[in-house]
Amino acid sequence: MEDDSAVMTAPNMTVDGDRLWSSLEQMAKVGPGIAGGCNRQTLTDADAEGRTLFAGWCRDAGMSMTLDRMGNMFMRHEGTQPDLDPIYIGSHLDTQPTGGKYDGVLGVLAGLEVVRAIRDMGLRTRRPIVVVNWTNEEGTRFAPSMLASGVFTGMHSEEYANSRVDAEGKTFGDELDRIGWRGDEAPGDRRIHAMFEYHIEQGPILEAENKQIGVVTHGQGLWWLEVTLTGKDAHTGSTPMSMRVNAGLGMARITEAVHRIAMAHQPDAVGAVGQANLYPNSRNVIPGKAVFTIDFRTPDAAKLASMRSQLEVEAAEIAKELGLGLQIEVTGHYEPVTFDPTLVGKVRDAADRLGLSHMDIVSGAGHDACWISKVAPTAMIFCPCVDGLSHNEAEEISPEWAKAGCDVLLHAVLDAAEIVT
Ligand code: HGY
Ligand code: MN
Ligand code: MN
Repeated sequence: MEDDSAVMTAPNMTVDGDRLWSSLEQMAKVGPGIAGGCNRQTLTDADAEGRTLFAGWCRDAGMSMTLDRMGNMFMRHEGTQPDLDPIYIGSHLDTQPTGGKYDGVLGVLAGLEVVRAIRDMGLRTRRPIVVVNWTNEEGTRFAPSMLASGVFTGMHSEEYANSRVDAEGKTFGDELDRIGWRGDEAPGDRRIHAMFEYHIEQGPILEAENKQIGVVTHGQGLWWLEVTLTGKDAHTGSTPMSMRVNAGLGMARITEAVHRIAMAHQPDAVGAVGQANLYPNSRNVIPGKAVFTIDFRTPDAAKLASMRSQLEVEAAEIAKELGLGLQIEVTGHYEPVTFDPTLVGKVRDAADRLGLSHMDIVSGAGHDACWISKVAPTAMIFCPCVDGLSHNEAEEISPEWAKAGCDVLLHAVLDAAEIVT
């Protein structure tokens, strides 16, 4: 009977930073952007190519793959006690249309690197380790974001997810079938002992504070609203100003109101209009229709509710004054998230053990971990990014930052998965 007494992690247990960086660079070539970043949008051929590359690397590292009906990829590294609930490491391989090379991808490939390093060091863990690529985290092509992890945790139905439509009228379900990445497992039909997500900060704080590691204690709550204003197409030259029913003007005033409402809820509140379409979008036609999206976020639940309700009041007043029809649809929502204090402690201890500078931080961006925290203990690790820039092809991190966070991930996962000799 092999001795399986527990072993502590040691500072010399580390990942191969060059190998991690090389896999990031190779993955970045799949679905390249036009300015040095990536355009590997969910359920496109590029997404399929990235999935195939990742699955091959995992297979080479001795991992087995299970797919669920949302295309979530579960890559399993066996433990000495296969019946124990695994430790998960998850993030996403899909990118924004003008995305960077590291948002999401770092967390998935760092998970692979953790398994590769464990095998290199000849370590064994009681618990299995599962690395996850969650489908459609970005929610750009098919709103809302974190769609497949949302189905996994019961926040959305499969039917809702499969019915989501992109700008070309294609559905999530058809596109998932088209690329051939729909599996058989029912989403959520698996137990998670704990999940860690490693991600770039996507903000300026860690770099400004000169910290190598972000110990993520909370995540902001979010409202995604889609506004449709209905006015009247008319000639921009011959229609008297008093007779205009201008949906574009309404959009402009509501856009300004979103900014003003977020500013009125400072500190720690944000708001913006990200996507906007005018119809018929002709230079000499007063737009009779405007469809645009609002993104409100804050770690404070009361402020989150207040921003949404104030927006609804002001949008109704603006629409009434301009004679516009108004429709507001909720396309995404989750309350502020508190990550698991015990796991957060493992992240902090790992950074200390490795002698890395760190600080507690609240996540400004949404992540699959925000949903998974509803069904299992979950924690996140951040590394800095240059100028805090993300959702931009110029997104940049250093190989040193990437490795430091991956070492923390390795130690936190080994701690949770229980090393045995
Ligand atoms: O919107 C978000 O926060 C995430 O990047 N999808
Ligand atoms: Mn992300
Ligand atoms: Mn993102």
